[in-house]
Amino acid sequence: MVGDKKKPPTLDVTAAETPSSHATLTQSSDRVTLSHPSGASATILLYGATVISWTAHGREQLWLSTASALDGSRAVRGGIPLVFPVFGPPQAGTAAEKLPQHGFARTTRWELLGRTEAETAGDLNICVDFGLDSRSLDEETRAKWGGEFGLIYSVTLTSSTLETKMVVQNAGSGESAAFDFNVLFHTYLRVPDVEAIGIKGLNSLTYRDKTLGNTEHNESSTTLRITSQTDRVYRSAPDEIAIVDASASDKPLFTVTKVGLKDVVIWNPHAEGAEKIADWQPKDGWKEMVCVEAGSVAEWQTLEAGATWEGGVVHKAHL
Ligand code: TA6
Repeated sequence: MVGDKKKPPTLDVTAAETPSSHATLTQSSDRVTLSHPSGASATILLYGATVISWTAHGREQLWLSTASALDGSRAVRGGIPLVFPVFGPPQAGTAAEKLPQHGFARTTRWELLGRTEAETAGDLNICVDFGLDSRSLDEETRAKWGGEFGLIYSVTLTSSTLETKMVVQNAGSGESAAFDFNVLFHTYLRVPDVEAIGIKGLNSLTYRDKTLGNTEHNESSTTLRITSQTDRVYRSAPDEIAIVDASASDKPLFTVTKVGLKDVVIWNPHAEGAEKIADWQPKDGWKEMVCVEAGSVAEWQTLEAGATWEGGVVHKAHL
């Protein structure tokens, strides 16, 4: 397991509840739920350490397909799946070429490491850590990617934000142990009407358009609107991306603030894409979601033996 990050005090997570300053963590065999005194909550499956629910201001803030498997039989369709060590379909000739799309992190059971609490600016932060390392992988998966890695994934809930952060350690030794990776938080945000939202902060960036054969383009608009299937990798994006209701004087809906991550992916399958995704239900659910995905995916991140990398994203819900 990643050694150098101070593990939070081990919690007797077998206890049904551990009330402390009114924040609670409850665990069942397959998931953990954080409950905040404000009423906010987050539920994380141990499978893939996938956030499947985040509530704030009395409402669900993430989109989750009603046909999503939640039993560990396949990656969750919705919530916040984790992408590591490769984003997208692996390219032939790369170390990740034998891995499935988006890598193995989202389809492997993670270990619950424990929980910590803090108070900042008068708001309680309740944080839960999950761990995954090379030894957690089944032999078949390990054989497909040689990196000796350790991951610690932290989910932190406050009254209006959900932070997701990843620490990646190269647990190998010697010059040959360096490995390349992508990492991304594949967040499915729930919105009232995707065709009424605007996404701000992307203007003048270069992006790869996966609906146009991965061709490179320049973003000319100050507010991106979703009017058809959209699948874009924006490189070197600013750290703060705003999602607003363009039909209501740009009323803020979400602010996504990345730290230590370079790129932002915007995805909505629209009607034609949703039809082709077997576990996408309801089929018109594309109208109520937009993926705003912070990550480092446009280029490989190289991690030398013994080195550690860290990056994360704060999702803030305004409504
Ligand atoms: O992040 C956008 C994307 O790469 C899209 O191209 C689409 O494939 C989406 O991820 C979902 O991928 P999945 O493997 O979960 O079906």
